[in-house]
Amino acid sequence: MKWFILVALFGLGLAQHNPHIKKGRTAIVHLFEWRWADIAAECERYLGPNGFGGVQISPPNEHIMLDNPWRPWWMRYQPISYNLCSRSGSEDELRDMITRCNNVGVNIYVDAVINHMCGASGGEGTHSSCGSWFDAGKKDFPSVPFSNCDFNDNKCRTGSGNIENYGDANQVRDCRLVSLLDLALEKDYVRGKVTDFLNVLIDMGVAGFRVDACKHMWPGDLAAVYGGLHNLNTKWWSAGSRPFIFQEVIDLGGESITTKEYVNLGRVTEFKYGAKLGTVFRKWNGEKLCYTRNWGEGWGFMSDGNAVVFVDNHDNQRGHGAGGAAIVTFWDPRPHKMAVAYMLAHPYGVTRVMSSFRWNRHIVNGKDQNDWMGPPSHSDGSTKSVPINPDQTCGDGWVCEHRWRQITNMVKFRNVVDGQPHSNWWDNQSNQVAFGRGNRGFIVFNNDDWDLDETLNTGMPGGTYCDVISGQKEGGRCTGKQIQVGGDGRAHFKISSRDEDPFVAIHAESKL
Ligand code: QV4
Ligand code: CA
Repeated sequence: MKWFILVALFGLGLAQHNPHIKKGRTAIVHLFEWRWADIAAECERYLGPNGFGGVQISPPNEHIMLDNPWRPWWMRYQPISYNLCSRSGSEDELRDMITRCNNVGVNIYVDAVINHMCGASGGEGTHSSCGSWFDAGKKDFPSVPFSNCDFNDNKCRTGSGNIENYGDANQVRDCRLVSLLDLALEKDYVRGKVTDFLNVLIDMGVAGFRVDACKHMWPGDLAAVYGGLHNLNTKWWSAGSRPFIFQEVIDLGGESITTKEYVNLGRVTEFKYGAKLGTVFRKWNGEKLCYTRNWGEGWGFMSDGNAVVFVDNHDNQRGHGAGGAAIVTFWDPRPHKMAVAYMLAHPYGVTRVMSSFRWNRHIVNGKDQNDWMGPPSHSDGSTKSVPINPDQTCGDGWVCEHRWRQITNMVKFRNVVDGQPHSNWWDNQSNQVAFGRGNRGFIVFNNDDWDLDETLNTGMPGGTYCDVISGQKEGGRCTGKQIQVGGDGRAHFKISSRDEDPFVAIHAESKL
């Protein structure tokens, strides 16, 4: 009897940890603020062919619209209803995107904002992405509908009604996060509306959810919502597949709420990962790359099977959320590429690559005055589509980190080495390290200020391999560096500290 209960609990607990990524694929990319039509095209022309496993999309439901040209990106974190028209496009465009991405093997994960509606001072009117009328002051959202009795204010005990002290779990869950009207998810009615919204998306073919602001919701309420979700659409997944759940909980330590309370419900974002990796690659606080020999649980991260990891996200790349100045973003391309490559080469966690838009960064006393700026837009406020340049980079302010050769090639590396153990570690007791993934891949980093010149055991079969960082294998030759692995698995690596990208990676499919 006991074992049966254990198996049942374990089975249930882990059901929503599986991202259901298609065979041979591993990584997710967050196409922050992209329009649905552009994501559909990107799945077909780039993500599918290059082995990406999935896309995290911006919130697809109706959100507040602030006056053009004041159109901050964060409007999308202020829901007005669960109608599916947003700054990224219409419901038809959303459905078309989901279908087209699924058809080329790329999953869609929806950013689900279910803790709150818009801010308390959101006003009254039809300034919303589908034009639905609402009154934030009266907490009236007739297109759901939610009314003033569907919010938490009666439970919140702070003077302002906002969260004032992150040391008090009750107010973190029951009060307003930066004045956002806090939904009473303990009510069956509210749970039902949220569950229906997510089920519409599951039936359309999404593979799961990034659940926003989970720290601000009680685990029991979330369990009820997740429990009511449909199985994934059997047009693309086997019967009985549960939607993937990954929960945004920022836990860098020192607060009353920890990720532990959420890991049995689904995966959880591991924010320590990017904060630490940024510190290591910046060589701050005395950190050195050689200390990452036991990267993962050894650094106090949650267990591998529970984690979603990333170098930066849409918040901390602009100073919102957590991680501070240590986070490495596209603004610092050299350490950013190295950190993303390290993440993609390392077996820990489900990995997510950030794909950003550029804004007029203007930092005064450590704070970016333009941290609100929305995506590249036309003069009428509508989001620009993503033009692709002849060299495959993106134009019009879209950064497209995921298309940078070094990053795309490391996404492929991760696919090639999937399931292989972390092996053949080497370091120079400083910032030069190397490690392999069984006999399928090997990567070497030089983040010191002097050259690396070493013969290392790669664990790879003998032969000539193309480095996939300085170039790649193309038409039977290498466009970048070439690495000769001997019959004994040893290879010589020379990486100048002045190289544009001071790291080298080879894998089974980059062999000539
Ligand atoms: C402001 C004041 C309030 C004041 C209010 C008065 O801060 O004290 O009461 O005005 O009207 C925006 C503004 C914010 C404003 C608020 C309400 O930035 O200044 O309040 O709107 O009008 C994003 C942005 C927020 C933005 C929010 C809603 O980051 O700046 O707030 O969207 O538009 C914590 C959480 C974590 C969270 C992280 C950022 O634990 O869950 O902060 N991360 C997620 C998302 C994030 C999003 C939210 C949660 C909220 O990743 O993008 O916040 O959905 O660590
Ligand atoms: Ca809440």
